Amino acid sequence: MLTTANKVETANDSERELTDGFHLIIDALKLNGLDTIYGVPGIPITDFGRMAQAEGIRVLSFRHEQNAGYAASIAGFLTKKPGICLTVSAPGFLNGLTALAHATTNCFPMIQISGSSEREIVDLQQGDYEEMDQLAIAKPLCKAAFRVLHAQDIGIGLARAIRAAVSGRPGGVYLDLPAKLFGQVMDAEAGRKSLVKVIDAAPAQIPSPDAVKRALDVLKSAKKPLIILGKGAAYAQADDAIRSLVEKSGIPFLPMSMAKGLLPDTHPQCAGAARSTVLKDSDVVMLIGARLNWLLSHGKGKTWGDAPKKFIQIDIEPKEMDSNVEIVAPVVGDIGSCVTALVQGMGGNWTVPPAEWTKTVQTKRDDNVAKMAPRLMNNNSPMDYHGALGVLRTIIKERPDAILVNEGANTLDLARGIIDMYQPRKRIDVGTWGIMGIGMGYSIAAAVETGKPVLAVEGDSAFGFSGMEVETICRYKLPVCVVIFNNDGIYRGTDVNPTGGSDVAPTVFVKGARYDRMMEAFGGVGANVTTPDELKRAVNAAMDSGKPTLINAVIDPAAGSESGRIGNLNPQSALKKK
Ligand SMILES: Cc1ncc(C[n+]2csc(CCOP(=O)(O)OP(=O)(O)O)c2C)c(N)n1
Ligand SMILES: [Mg+2]
Repeated sequence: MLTTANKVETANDSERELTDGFHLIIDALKLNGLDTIYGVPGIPITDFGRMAQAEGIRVLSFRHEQNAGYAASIAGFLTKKPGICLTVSAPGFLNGLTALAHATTNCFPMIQISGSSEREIVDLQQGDYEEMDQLAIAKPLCKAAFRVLHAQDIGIGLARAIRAAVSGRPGGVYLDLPAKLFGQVMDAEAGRKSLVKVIDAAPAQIPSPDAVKRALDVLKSAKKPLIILGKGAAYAQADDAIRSLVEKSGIPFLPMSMAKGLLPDTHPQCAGAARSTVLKDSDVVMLIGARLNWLLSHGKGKTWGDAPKKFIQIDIEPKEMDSNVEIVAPVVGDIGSCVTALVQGMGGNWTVPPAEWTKTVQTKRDDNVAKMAPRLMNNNSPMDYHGALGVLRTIIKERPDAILVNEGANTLDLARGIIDMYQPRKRIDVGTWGIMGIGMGYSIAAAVETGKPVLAVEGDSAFGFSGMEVETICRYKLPVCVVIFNNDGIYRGTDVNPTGGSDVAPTVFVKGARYDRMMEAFGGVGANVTTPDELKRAVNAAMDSGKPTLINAVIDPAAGSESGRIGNLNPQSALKKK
């Protein structure tokens, strides 16, 4: 049903029902099940937000568009429907764009809808209010970009945006809506007819039987096979099929960060704690929804050892194949269809890998876990990362359906390794770019989209990128517990200014900062903790109450290392080495 139907007297006195751009956009969103908008109001979209709320869409207002954009991007990841981010023109549009590019890079479906200024003035560069050629700027940063100029094209425009966002490899889409469009009036019946309900927005892409057979033949020949699960596998929501493939094959699996929990990290075949061994020593590697980008050292070099390796890759994007190294068995299709076909092809008498290999992996893993265990139990004050994370590890074990948001450097890398995940899509983090700033946006969307409690584990620097959104968390009364690993800075709080000047070093923040008071300022719960025991109590209280909570966890400023686990990526001068 159309949401407005104004009756107006026409010249010939007959009554005609009319609708407008505002309502056609709302109707088009609702028709396609897009019921949540993340954005920041302002000209020309303020009234649109009000009307959308009035018509039953959940409209969540943020304090900065980038955070709204990150929220929309992760909503897309969690639901497989495009997350909607709504912004004003030029500056709001640009603020959202980082998140849109992030969505595209991470293959999350998202649509950024931005209002824009008068085309006639923008195109002649006559200096309109918030003038900017937004469509042109968005294009290289997203999967597709569209502009709608006429009310009767709103239905088609949104349909195109939805399909582009979710079909094939998902990504970010930009939809440009000039101010004039919102107010355009047209016949209501014609408007109704112009709307499009997108049928089968992300059609299954079935792999070719030859590709499946080829992959299975390579897998059969392996003596030391490995399966790598990427966030594409998590996105696919093909959890049962993936579990069958892994368990039936008997092959050790390595989950990438956001694929943790697809199978529990405590699963006997999980090789998470034996990462370097399996990457180096495996002979056949099957990538499922994981790309051979920097996070996997491009599939070559020291990390991967000297022994020859064969790669099988399952991905929806054909161009992904051979992107970094030769893929001997590409399987192109959606993850669910591909994995199901592989399981079927394995038949009833699949031979599991030689015990020598699986035992080696298990032993390495158990050794590493045992080595780590005592460090996780320390009750030092000030806390180190291991003591604090040991506590959070237990909390997630006891509350496996909570969603863990994680960003920072040491706070990220150590939490990823230490906190075991037990359920799919419960760990969401910095993604492909290692981006800081996703924290509060992700937390908000995770709480809104899933209704589950959220635990955000944040470096003090990382938190700063989106910290103002604690007001948003309080405003919507979301069950989010933010734990800030406060080590007084980026990587460490101990750097000194070599000149002896009064400015502190570039990586250092205010000592003894009390982030918990930010949450209290908006009516949430704040806590300052200095020991793992206190941390445990505070987090459990937050998770039990569901109240917005921020815990300032005081970490030894000397505990971290440069750039966490990726210090090797810092450029080194050839001169310095001499
Ligand atoms: C948008 C963005 N800006 C800057 C960086 C560079 N960067 C990487 S980690 C990091 C912060 C690390 O400090 P913190 O979050 O406090 O974690 P810690 O290592 O101290 O635990 C920064 C600024 C980034 N990754 N993304
Ligand atoms: Mg820090």
